[in-house]
Order: sequence, then structure tokens, then C-alpha cells
Amino acid sequence: MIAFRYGSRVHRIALATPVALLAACAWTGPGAPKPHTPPAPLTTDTVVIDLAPGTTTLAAPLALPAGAREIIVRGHGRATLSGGITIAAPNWRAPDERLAAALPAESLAHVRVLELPAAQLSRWPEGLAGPVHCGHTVPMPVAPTEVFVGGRALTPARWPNEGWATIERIVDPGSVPRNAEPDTPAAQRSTEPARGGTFVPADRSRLARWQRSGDAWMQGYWNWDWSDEQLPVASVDPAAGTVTLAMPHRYGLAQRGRFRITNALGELDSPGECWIDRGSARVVAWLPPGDERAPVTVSMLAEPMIRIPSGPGAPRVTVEGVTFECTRGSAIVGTGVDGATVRDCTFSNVGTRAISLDGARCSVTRCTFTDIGTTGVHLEGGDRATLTPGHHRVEDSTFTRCGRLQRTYAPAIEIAGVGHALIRNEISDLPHIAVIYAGNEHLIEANHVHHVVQETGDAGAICIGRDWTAHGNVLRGNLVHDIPGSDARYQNAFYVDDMASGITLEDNLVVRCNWGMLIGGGRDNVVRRNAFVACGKAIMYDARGVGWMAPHIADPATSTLHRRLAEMPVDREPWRSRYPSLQSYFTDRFGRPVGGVVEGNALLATPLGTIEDRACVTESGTVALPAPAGEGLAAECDRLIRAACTGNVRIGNARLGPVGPARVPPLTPPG
Ligand SMILES: [Ca+2]
Repeated sequence: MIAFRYGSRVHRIALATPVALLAACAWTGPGAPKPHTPPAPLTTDTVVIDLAPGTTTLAAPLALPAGAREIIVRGHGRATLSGGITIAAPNWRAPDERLAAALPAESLAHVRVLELPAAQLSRWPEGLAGPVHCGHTVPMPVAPTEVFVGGRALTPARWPNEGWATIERIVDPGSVPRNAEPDTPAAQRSTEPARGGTFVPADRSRLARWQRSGDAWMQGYWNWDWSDEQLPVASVDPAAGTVTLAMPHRYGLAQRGRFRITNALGELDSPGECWIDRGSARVVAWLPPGDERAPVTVSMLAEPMIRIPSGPGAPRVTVEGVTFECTRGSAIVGTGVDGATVRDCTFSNVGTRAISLDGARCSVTRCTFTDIGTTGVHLEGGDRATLTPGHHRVEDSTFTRCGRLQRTYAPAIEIAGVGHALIRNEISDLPHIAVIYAGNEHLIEANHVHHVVQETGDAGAICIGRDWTAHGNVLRGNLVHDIPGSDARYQNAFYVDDMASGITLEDNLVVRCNWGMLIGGGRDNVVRRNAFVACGKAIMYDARGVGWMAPHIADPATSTLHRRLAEMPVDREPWRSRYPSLQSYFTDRFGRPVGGVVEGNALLATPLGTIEDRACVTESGTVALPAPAGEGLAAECDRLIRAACTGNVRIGNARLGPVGPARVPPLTPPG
């Protein structure tokens, strides 16, 4: 099924049918089906790999032929690349006696068992994978094997079925790895052998069933509201009422923490839960109502589905119109990549990052990301020393339910380096941050972000942190709404955290958020012409550098802020001319938020908030708009959100819109 078009210097390779199972990845391997073996070396300019409608299953990354200047991977119809097993007509059966004895009695009538086909399993030599250690600062390398029914992941059997359980008492917080790190102030630094913590759950009625559930793990916000970590259970002692973890939590366990047990067969007690018996290759599940006959997919592939080539002579790669789903690893990755384009693609039920590229001029356009295990799109590029832009772009794309497995620091979009643009994306339904940016001169404009930071605190929808040299970033014309919270947990729309400096936030509209903008003590941050509607407070511009953070910037040998500033040549060009104020951060009012500007912002049914150091941060031109009474405010919020999504809005001095993906017709690939 290969079509060559030498005349036009285009080489076409067609993966024609869904039964091309595995062939796509086996061009160069032993036993590769002849029809999919590209002639080598290629001397043509462009290779087009046509994916026919239907599912092509990958047991290894899609092989891209060498020698071409350009490769286009093009999907036709609903062409899908899957990294797992598909069972179109599953034969669910009642559990056997041994399994029944391990299940909760109330589940017996509902739980069914599905044997996974050995012939298909054998294609992935690594087999079925169990839970992995992951969380904040422990990026999930590859997700566990998951089971998807009707397109949604089953939940590894857990308790509580919704939300989190609380801790009554800490017996032993365990060791605290964070205290051994080099940026911990010397007075607080300590090193001890790794030791999992022990605690007493507030509800101890289920410890006996946990004790019988081998291979159980616990996922928790064990100490801070923004640091999740999934850790294996070492032991459960029903008599003592204690649980001991097999590994320490980064910050040590705290009584204020919350947790849930997961992958515990004894907790399989509600629709949508499952447990994978890896030893006998069976899925044990209480299926969602009506899903008994739905196709089942099981994620298997640990490697990326497409690895973009790099280096001298590497082809420029375009991926368009392809659906990626059901895989344990990433969909598209590349290091040192120039000019990769991903457009009109769909990513769902991906285990880790959907796209991770480093290099220059890569773009992600009109793509949809749903139920991503960790981060949706991660892009790095550009040179900070010379402020050379990387020119990556993410635009007109939609992100829903990222951070599905790793709950914190797994945003929809993460960018680092210099000079990238995030334009007209819509991001919603996340436990933690929507966008993390680091570096310089990024443009984040006309994005629509809502219902994020749903499970965490001390976090914002769009965040940067702990860098005096973060200059030149512009966040403009974004709409952020519906982030409820409290003063105690300070959820916010825009977070310039831990003295990050040199950032401009302008013409943004913030509706129904706890706090609008939290500027954590940095210098040279400009907050102008934004509008805040029905928020708990508009702005908190604090002075933490002379407060709780003072010990963290007192010693240049341990301070992350000092280290990051020392890494940038701020006294040489182009830094010296472009960001001259950086010359005086240590000599002019060290630690204070010098150069902060709060100007021309509009408040509607929202208090301004707090500016802690008004000698350093100037406030002017704030206007309070008349607020509709009673239910009129809710209607006005809805009206403003709709208006900003569909057209141009002016409220106070802020001008923005339309936000979110441009409504353009979908790609119609050529036949
Ligand atoms: Ca359960």
C-alpha cells in the first residue's frame, strides 16, 4: 500500500487499514511487512505518510524514514494511533472464588473479570505495569497500564471514592528529602536516611481491608496544598490504627495533609473502579452502567508514539489530522527539533505529556487535549544568555482534564526559554495550574482559562516563580474565570510567585475568582488596565522579600533567586540595555518590590486588595465600576464571559477579546 509520486518529488507511504497493526513501527525491524518497508536511502524531498481512517496500533514509536527533507504524517478521516490493546467485543465474566473472597461483599454482584488476550499482550515485552512513584518534583516517567472503557479511564480501586481522607495524627513524619537540598538555608538543612512516614487516619474503619490489599499505594497532598505525591504503602496495622508508607514524602507528612488509597482490590466498591491482576493478565472491574459491551482499550506502549528526529540534516516534520490515544508514555517528543508542526490533532487518554519538544520554531495549532496524565504541551527553546527567541507557538487549542494522574505541576501548557507565544487557547477542568512559564519575553494572549486550581491552594491559573530575571513576559487580554477559594488558601488567576520580576499583566479580565493577581514580592512588575469582577480581592502585591522569604535570599550560596540571577549575563548586552534595572537589585532597597506599578485597573464588585509596600509599588488610576445588585451581578458576569469569547469587550480601561480558539473550519485533508 505504498504510492510513490516521484514526479512531484513527493514520496507517499500509505498505512491503509486498521489491520496495519504494528506494521507502522516495524519498518526497520525483523519481520516487517513488506508493504511498509520504505526504500532506503530516500533522496526525495518530501515523504507523506498517509494514515487511513481507523486505528493503527503501535508497539514501538512510529518509524520515520531517514533521508527526506520533510516528513508529513497525515491522518484521513478519524485516523488514530493507539498505544494499546483494543478489545472490540469484551467477554466479561463473573469472578472466580479466589477473587470473590478478596472483594468487598457488596461488590460481588457487580464486579466482572476480563482476560486480556495473550497474543496481543506479547507484542509489548514490558508487559502490564503497576503504579509508579510520581508527583510534585517527581515527574511521572511513564504511566501505569490503564484500562479505558467507552473512552474514559477506569479508576484504580480507591478510597474514598470521591475527594480525600483526612489524617488524625502523625506518628512519624518520615524523613524530609527537601531539607537536604542545596537551596535550603544552611540553618534548616539536614540529611537523614530515607524513611517513610507513619500516620493515623481519621477514619480507621477500613484498615483491615487495606491490610489485605497487596500492592496498594497512596496519593496525597501530604503536607502542602500544592505538592501531591503518590507513594507505596509499606504496612497497615489495624490494631494500632496506623499506616506506614514505604518512601518519604518530599516535605514530610503533616497532620493537615489529605490522602487516598489507590490500587487496593479491597476498595473496589463503586461503578467505574478497576484493579489489574498483573500476574494473570486480568482486569477486574465494576463497569459504569451500560458499558458491559463497550470496547475496552488497555494502554501498553511506554515509549513515545512519534519521536521527532533532530540533528544535522534532520527532516522538518508535520503531523496533521491524527488522533493519539491510549498510551502509557507521550504522543510526540523531540529534543533539538527545528520547525516541527502539529496541527488539527486530537490527544486523549495519554499517560504522560502529550507533546514535549525542545528546539525552535515548533508549533501546536488547533489541537484538542483531553484526559492527559500529566502536562498537555511542554516546549523549551531559545537562548536566554543572548535573549534569542525560540519562537514556539501554541494557538487555538483546547485543553481539558490535564494532570489526570500527576495532580500538581502538570499543567495544560508549560514553556521555558525565550520568546514563545501562547495565543487563543482554552484551558479548563484542572486540579492545579493551567499555564507555567519560565524565562523571558513570552507572549500569553487572548487565552480563555476557567475552572482550574480546583484541588489545590497557593496556586494560580497562570504562574511563574522564583526568578528575578523573568523580564519581558507579557500576559495580555486573557479571560480567567471561576476559580473559587479562600483567603486561607489564596487560589488566584495570575500568580507571579516568589519574587519573580519584570512581568507585565495588562488588559486581562478576571471574573469570579478568589484573588485576581498575586504578585509575590517581585520587582518591576506592571499590573495595568485589568478588570476584576466579583472576585474576593483584585490584587495582593506583597513584600515577602523582607518578610517570610528574607532568609531564603539572605545567603547567595543557597538562594535560588541569587543562583538564577548569577546564571544570566545581566551586565552584558543585550541584557544591560534591555533590562537595566537588574543592575541595582542588590544595591537599591534589596528584597523590596521596587518598581512595581498598579495602574488603571477596574474593579466591579471586587475590593482592590493589598499593596504591602506602597513606597516601592505605585498605585494610580484604579476605578470602581458600579455593581449591579442581587442576581444582576451573576448575570453581568455571564454576559462579560460570553462577550469576551465572541467579540471585543471594554470594561474600565481593559480591552480584550475575542478569547479562546478561533472558530475556523476543521482541516480537510487532501485525499
Ligand atoms: Ca472504592
